[in-house]
Formats: sequence, C-alpha cells, structure tokens
Amino acid sequence: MKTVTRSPEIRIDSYLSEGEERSLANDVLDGLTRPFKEIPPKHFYDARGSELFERICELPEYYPTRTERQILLANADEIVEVTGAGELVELGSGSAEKARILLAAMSRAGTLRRYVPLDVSESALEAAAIELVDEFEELSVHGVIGDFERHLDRIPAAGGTARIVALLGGTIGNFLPGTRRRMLREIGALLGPEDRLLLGTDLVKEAAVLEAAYDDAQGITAEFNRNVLHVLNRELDADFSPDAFEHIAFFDRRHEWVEMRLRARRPCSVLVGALGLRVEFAAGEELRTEISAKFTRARLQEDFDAADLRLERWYTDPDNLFALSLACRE
Ligand code: AVJ
Repeated sequence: MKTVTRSPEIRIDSYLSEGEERSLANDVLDGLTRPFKEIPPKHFYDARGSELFERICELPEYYPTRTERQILLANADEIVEVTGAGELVELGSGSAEKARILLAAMSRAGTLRRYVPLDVSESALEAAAIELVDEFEELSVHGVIGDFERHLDRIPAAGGTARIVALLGGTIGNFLPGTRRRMLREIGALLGPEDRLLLGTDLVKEAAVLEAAYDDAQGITAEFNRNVLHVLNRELDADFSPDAFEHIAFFDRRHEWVEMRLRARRPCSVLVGALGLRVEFAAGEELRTEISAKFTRARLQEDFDAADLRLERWYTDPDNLFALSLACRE
C-alpha cells in the first residue's frame, strides 16, 4: 500500500498496481476462450473510456445520471435526517458529482465529518478531494484507490459517526445476479447498526427507452463499447481492429437487463500478444461486453432479502425511471 497525504485534511491510500494487469489478463484469458466470448465491463474505464462515459451521461437518450441526480437533490436532506450520517463512503466515486449533493446536506444538518471515496482512478479521486475540502471546511477526505470487487476490506473503520455507504449510478447492475447478491452481502458487512446502504438502481421500463439509452444517435456509446478493444490492444498487446466490430445493445426482458455486445462484421483472427493467445471470431460472432440490470422494487427486495439487508426507504422520480434505496443490515 502507498499512502499519499496532500494536506492535513486529505489522505489517499493506493492499493492498485498490486495485481491490476493480472486481473485484466485473467479476465481476457478466461473470457475470450469461452464458447460465448465475454469481457467484464470494468475494463472500459481507461482515461478515454472514462471520458466517453462522462459524455454518455450528458446524452439526451441516457436518462439515468440526470434522473438519479434529481432524486438526490429532492431527497438528500431527508436521507441525512433519517440516517443522522456524518460520513459518506462512496464505492466508485468518479468525479464525486453526486457525493457533493449528500455532503452539502450533511453540512446543512451540521453532521458532516468525512468523505471516504473508493475509485480506480487516482486522478479523479484526488481532484475531487481537493475541491471538496475547499468547499466544506469541516470535511476531511480519506480516499482509497482500488477496485471495490477486491478492496472493500481496505475501507477505513467508521470515524465515530453514522455513515452512508453509497453505490450509485446503477453500477450494481453490472453484476450477474449471483455476484450481485454476493456484492450486496459484502457491502452489508461494512455496515454497523447505525449505518445505511444507499443504492442507485435503474428500473425496468419500455424496451425502446432502454435501448436508446445504450445506442445513442451520436454513436458515443458505440465508441465507448469499442474502447474495450483499444484497452486490450494497448495493455495486452492485442491486434483488434475495433472498426471491424459493430455495437449491439438490446433489452433482454427475461433477464431484465440490457446487454451490450460487439459483433464481428467479418471473420477476424486476433492475437493477444501478452498472453500468446490467438482468438478467432467467425463473421457475426458476438462478444458480450456488459450487462446492465434493470430492477423492479420487488426484484430488488428479493436481492436485499438474500443479502440480509432490509429496505427502509425507496426514492424515485415522478416517471419511475430510476430509484434510490436506503437499506440497513438485518
Ligand atoms: C456505469 C454501469 C451504470 O450500465 O448504464 C453506460 C455504464 N454502459 N452506457 C450503465 C454504461 C453503457 C453504466 N454504468
């Protein structure tokens, strides 16, 4: 672990590089040698992928980001009041845009003490920390650079105040149902009796609305999808031609998730140099790059039950597009 202290108010612990390249290599070796090829979505987010994702969030078709923000703005004061929280732990904090709304509510309530962001991007985390301690003078930041699938145990113990552990943006939807329940259980294990989970989930709706959100007119999502191939080319010395793959997004109503795939336009033979692995794609063969689960309240309730979490409050927007759940440990 490497600790960087920027100022008396900011401490950042870094757990990455320990096995980071290995994690990509393992996922690619596993995923590209299966009968149905697959790469987990966490590998989208290099600098270019993160920038493309930021652009997705501004697209007219992509409603989740602005809707979640609207729900947070409308309910942050109540969330802080019912939890009494003075500390926010955020898993996958990114630019901390949403955290700011909750921290401001804690500041208004007079409870604000500490922000604990966990993210893979050191630059984003550091920039957010500097801005936030400047904005809220009572705030200290203890950042953790890591991957929340592997580094939840590195989150510092609560600092003597109730805390909110937040997983926002619908990120939980990236996990298959079994893994999702395991993640919820592991996050639940971070909660003391006074602490609460704040979970953002996209909701089931008309297929056309969902599919447009993942296949925008400007083609930004298509570029984001193909970006994973650029990541493999750079990090694993692969020789994909990203343009040889077509962006596919569809709502699978049976599984209640949106799936993104890359479909080979023609037969492709790809060498992944760092793994000494040759991979053949038949014309039309598809590589799954993401699932993004869409929830109903009843479905989420089942996941919470399975993870020994109890749903306490449910906040949504007037059109029922997106939901924020507040849950505690059973
Ligand atoms: C960051 C996982 C919430 O699933 O909607 C956006 C990622 N993929 N457009 C989502 C994403 C395509 C996003 N999450």
